[in-house]
Amino acid sequence: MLLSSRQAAILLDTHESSIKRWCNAGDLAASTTSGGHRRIDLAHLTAFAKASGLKVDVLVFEEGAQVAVRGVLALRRGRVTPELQEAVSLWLLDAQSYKVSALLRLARKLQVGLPLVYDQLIGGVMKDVGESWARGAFRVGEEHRMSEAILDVLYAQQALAEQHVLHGAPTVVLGTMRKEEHIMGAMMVRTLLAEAGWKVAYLGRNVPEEDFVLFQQRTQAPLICFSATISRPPEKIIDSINRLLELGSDSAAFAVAVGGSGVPAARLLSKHLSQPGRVHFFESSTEFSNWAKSSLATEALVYDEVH
Ligand code: B12
Repeated sequence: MLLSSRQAAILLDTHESSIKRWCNAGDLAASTTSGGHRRIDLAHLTAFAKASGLKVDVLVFEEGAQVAVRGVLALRRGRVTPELQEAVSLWLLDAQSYKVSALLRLARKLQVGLPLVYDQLIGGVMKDVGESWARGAFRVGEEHRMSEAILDVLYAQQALAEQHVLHGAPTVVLGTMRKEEHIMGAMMVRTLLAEAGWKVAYLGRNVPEEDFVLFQQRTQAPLICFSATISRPPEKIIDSINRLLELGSDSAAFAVAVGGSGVPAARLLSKHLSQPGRVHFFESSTEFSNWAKSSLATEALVYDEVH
């Protein structure tokens, strides 16, 4: 796989000028395109990094470096390569979550947004897991192993994302709805909110509406976010939202953002919402992330319609 000098520099955490210098000195093999641009084979680059004792992420993938780099570049164009999806599944099953964390760092360096990685790659991996489990090709233990390994990655990601929380930033209360045990979507949203500068009061799984509102009141949060999957009946999702709004009727106005695979069905029942103007539905973390970033940046906070 051939890389530009710029891509090679990104992978070695260095400047393009160093790549040029190493190539000119003959330490790093390179070819030249007809247009006069340098091209470096990924295999040569990793061999050079190893021989030079560089501590760079691209070495973490070992023989999977090409799958990882090619896969991240394809993700940038919105496509998941089957090879990357398969590699990620194997890493997760084989206690190699650190490789998935390295992949998230690589994606960031190559300017692939985290929401895209979550929606397309991790979402795709878990969808496959669900399908394999449903047709009996995957045991419950294997499904749990995958989920826990992804959560390991997300907890590590969260610790990093919290560095971005802005001083004095508003709080978002986040969790999964009552009787909802699927927490991965909420954990992803948690990292995205922190990256976007929001403070998050994360309540975890199966949270009663009263407790969402309790934290909303304690923190004066302008937003309650929760995750509801397809395993929850849509009318229950609507009931939960209405209950939140009712319990919070004495508090400062807040909006409700609901995401997860239960959203498409719940959205169809929007007419049963008591205050539809305060409720926002999201089917992907990409859609949500853009909205959360712009809400914070413009301070046009999420409850516009209320005022
Ligand atoms: C892992 C898993 C579990 C794990 C969860 C572990 C954990 N700690 O989270 C466990 C074992 C607990 C579990 C339990 C059950 N599960 Co389950 N589970 C799954 C599986 C394989 C993956 C779910 C997942 O995490 N996906 C990855 C995340 C990232 O995707 P996501 O949740 O859709 O989130 C994305 C977006 O929706 C969005 N998003 C999500 N939340 C939010 C929130 C906000 C605010 C925003 C903005 C965006 C957003 O962003 C995410 C990134 O794109 C799915 C298969 C599938 N296709 O989803 C089945 C699946 C959801 N489960 C299913 C079932 C049936 C169950 C059980 C009922 C099984 C049982 N008989 O006990 C229980 C229900 C428990 C409960 N009460 O909630 C079915 C539901 C089918 C249906 N129509 O009802 C599925 C679809 C499997 C299948 N093919 O049959 N499950």
